[in-house]
Amino acid sequence: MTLMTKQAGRGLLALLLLAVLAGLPTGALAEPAMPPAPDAVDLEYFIGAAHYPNYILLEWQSVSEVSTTNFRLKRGVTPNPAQAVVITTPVIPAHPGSAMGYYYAYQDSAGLVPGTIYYYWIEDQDMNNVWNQHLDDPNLNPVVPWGCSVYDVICDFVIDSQDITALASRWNCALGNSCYDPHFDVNADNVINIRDVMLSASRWSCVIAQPCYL
Ligand SMILES: [Ca+2]
Ligand SMILES: [Ca+2]
Repeated sequence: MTLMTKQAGRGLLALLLLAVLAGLPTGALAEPAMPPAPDAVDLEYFIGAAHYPNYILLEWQSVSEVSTTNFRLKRGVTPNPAQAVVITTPVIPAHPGSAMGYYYAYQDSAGLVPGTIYYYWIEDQDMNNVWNQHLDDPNLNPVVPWGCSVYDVICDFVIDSQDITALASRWNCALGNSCYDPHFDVNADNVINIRDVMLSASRWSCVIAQPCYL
């Protein structure tokens, strides 16, 4: 064997050794499964918004989905994710292999009860069928109050100073202005002004179970 072929042979051997080492399960067979990685897929956001009385719109955007196969959403009525249940059956297929992100939307309308605050979580499934959670990230754990009156613009089931302050901060904002938000236009006349403030203020301290709330 010449020097050249010896060197080439050593190089090939080193490459093979590296490939074998990289491919080893590194104890996976001998040890219990690792807990799910917290972020197997990068999510830009996962948000929820009430479209009362029809549905809660849940939207999420991924940054990349190289090894993601599916998504599922969970819903609960307390901040504890352990009590949440899966609401998306069957699962929502991802776009595995894509380095580009995708946008998803889901309308949740199953058994929604007015006066309830819903907590949502998202999970993604990887190529190993492991469901990865995204806990305790405010960008990925939306909280959606359901059943607010139009006068309860800061939707928390009571009409109070928070609502009036929110309306006043948009004083004279009209359709076409960047500060205009139809959510705060209580009487839907395309301008947020004294009429909207008066409408909410006339229901001051009304809470969700009371007739004056609606
Ligand atoms: Ca309120
Ligand atoms: Ca108005």
